Amino acid sequence: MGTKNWNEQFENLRINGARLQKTIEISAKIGGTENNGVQRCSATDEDKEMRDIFAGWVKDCGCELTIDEMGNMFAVRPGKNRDLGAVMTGSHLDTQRPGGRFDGILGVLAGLEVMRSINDAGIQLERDFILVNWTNEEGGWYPPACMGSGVWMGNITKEWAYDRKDRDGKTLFGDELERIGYKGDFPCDHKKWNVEAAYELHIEQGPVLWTEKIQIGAPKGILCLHWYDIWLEGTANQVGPTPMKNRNDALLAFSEMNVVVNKVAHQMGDMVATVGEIQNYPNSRNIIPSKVHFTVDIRSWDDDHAIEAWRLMKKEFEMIAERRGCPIKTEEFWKVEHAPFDKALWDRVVESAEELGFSSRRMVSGAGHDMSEVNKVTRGAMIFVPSIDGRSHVEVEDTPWEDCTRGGDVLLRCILKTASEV
Ligand code: HGY
Ligand code: MN
Ligand code: MN
Repeated sequence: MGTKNWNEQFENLRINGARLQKTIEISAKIGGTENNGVQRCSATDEDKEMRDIFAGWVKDCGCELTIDEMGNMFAVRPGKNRDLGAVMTGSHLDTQRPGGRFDGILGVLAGLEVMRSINDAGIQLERDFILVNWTNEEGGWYPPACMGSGVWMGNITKEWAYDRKDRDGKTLFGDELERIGYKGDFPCDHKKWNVEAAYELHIEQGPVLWTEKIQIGAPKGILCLHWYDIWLEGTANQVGPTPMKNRNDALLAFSEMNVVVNKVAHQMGDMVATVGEIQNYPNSRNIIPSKVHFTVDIRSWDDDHAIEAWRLMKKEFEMIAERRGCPIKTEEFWKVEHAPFDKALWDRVVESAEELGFSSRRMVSGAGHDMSEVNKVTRGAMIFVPSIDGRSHVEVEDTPWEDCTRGGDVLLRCILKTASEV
């Protein structure tokens, strides 16, 4: 494919960094926390407020807006030749509980800025340009992660997604999505769309770019994500009269298992494994814990390596459960395979950064993204910008505005190039 119509105007076009900053600052107020973070989980009132504003912004750009059965929002800017596959960019406007101002949000709002900049320049692209706000990428309130993109790709069904309970077990995702008015009619199915290539701009959420003082990251792909649930059944009793021997203390059994997760990850290497969530019942200082639920998140570039790690962990868990007299139940809750990106698009990210005079390095993404799913059904690539001190999924999450602008300019260039290919 040749890059048609690449001209002086495309070469010199840049986004409006001040406008991008202002747009992100407006979004940060919706669900803003007192510690300068954001709490805006999917299918909540804050999510609705943000979606409504985003819908207005993309309509002001002259886009056709489609909302599908999972609330994924597709803003389509028509190209000259609508028979050609579209160029897509997108990420998520939902956050962790609490989360930061940039995770996902930069990708969506820089995509909006790219659209605004192309509009300001009066450019009509060869191909449709689609900007997506994916529903529930974080899985912060309704696990799992990547629910909107996962249904769109076919990794999970919409019925299963609708039945997901919130972390307190009180509401169902599908009901709440309907309540906020974003359970659309359009089928949530990638086969309904003709996408030639997709890019996602995202903060790195790790320490590499910040430590090495590199401006742009070009990940080769995303690690696999495997999520497990474990339940332990002990025997509650009065802590005073019950002797230390023969207790069935579920929390003590969990404590040994937590150490196993860390130990196996270190022993196997080339992976990360974390216990991030735990519930202890009855969670009273003078009752021996009788029930524990906890989660394990395992990630690696090699899916089989991650599966082997779980096998080793589970084997040790079962021995601990036996020894502590606490019956165990485990479940593989959700997983997404590792996502190797398209080589040509990966190179285009590096090449675009160089042409713009930005330093760049190739790397891998330890964080999961909607691109894990999108990349399965179209050519995909991502663009990273630094996270200050490598922090993310925290209220102090931060990225310098000039880095946000650099990422937006690389995204603009990649889109202009790919949307000009015929
Ligand atoms: O878990 C992740 O890496 C992503 O934030 N969902
Ligand atoms: Mn994200
Ligand atoms: Mn995240």
